[in-house]
Amino acid sequence: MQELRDKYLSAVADVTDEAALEEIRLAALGKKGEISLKMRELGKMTPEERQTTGKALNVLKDEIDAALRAKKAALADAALDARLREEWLDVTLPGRPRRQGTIHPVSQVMDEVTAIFADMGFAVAEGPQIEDDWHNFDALNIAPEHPARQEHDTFFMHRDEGDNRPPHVLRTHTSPVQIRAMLEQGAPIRVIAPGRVYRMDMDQTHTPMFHQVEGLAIGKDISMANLKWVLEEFCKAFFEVDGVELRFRASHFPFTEPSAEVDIRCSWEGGSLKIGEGDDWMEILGSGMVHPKVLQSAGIDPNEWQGFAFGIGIDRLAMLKYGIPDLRAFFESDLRWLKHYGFSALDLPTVAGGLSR
Ligand code: 2NL
Repeated sequence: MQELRDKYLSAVADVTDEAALEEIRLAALGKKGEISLKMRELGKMTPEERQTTGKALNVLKDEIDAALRAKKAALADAALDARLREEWLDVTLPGRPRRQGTIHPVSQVMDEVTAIFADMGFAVAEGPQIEDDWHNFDALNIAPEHPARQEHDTFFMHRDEGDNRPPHVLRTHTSPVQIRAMLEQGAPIRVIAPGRVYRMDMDQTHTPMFHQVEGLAIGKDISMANLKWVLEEFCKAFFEVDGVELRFRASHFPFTEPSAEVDIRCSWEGGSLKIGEGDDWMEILGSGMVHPKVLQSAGIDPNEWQGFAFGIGIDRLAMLKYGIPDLRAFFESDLRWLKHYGFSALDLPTVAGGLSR
């Protein structure tokens, strides 16, 4: 009896995993276990023997059972302790730095320009980038033989063989958006149309996709004086200067009459661009009074209404404000020059701060 007790209790003490512990339990207390077999032998004993041996066996059985349970609990505790050590987290550890995305300078400038015109009461109009021939050209008084309509200037969409309707185009300006806005809303109207436009042009200063913001204001007596004020306010806000001087040069667009290209006074002294002072002029946009034929096409009576329109190229404005030296950098890798210039939406260099030419 003492031998059995020592054997099982030391086995329980030595065991290090639950599976082995279960084997010991079966060997001792299982149906065919050693203790169980001894219990069965009680029947062959004399009543006196049976009483003492039976009692001793029961005590032993309870003792082994208690040892098994205690060990099982201890093993579970040890396993939990090990897991807690293993899965320990240092919540005070600083986070791993993650790459941060930034707003693209062109998007940034689009948003700035939109906000400035919104302050002057211009709503934002949007339209399709794939346009039909009429909205992109005809409605804008662009004649069928105009060079812009040539195969090598405009991206034309595909038409099936035998389908002789004029093909759709990738819009070459956002003017068709304003045509649509006039047709939908009529006069008076004050909108800007920011967005992507496409022309078959690709060299050091041209990309086949670029960005434009066009503006349109139609009313009973809107004049070029209003145009001048709006553009001056825009330039002051955009270039963050108190005063600007604009120069209106007579020009020609099919959709405006009269037409003017607008230059801003500036200087490039010491390789840094200053807006509003100096002896240089820099062209920033095209503009004019909306041509009566364009109003007519857009469902507005030119005998009753008139107004101005303008078109600003956004990509070059972004370069001027944020110092991008070469448009091709857009294609090679946006990231490359974003890194180079350390562009951050929160840390903007100002034009007056001095950018290299
Ligand atoms: C330029 C010239 C211009 C317009 C765009 C326009 C739109 C309508 C009617 C009349 Cl719906 N005009 N837009 C007018 C004058 C110039 O853009 O050189 N942009 C960069």
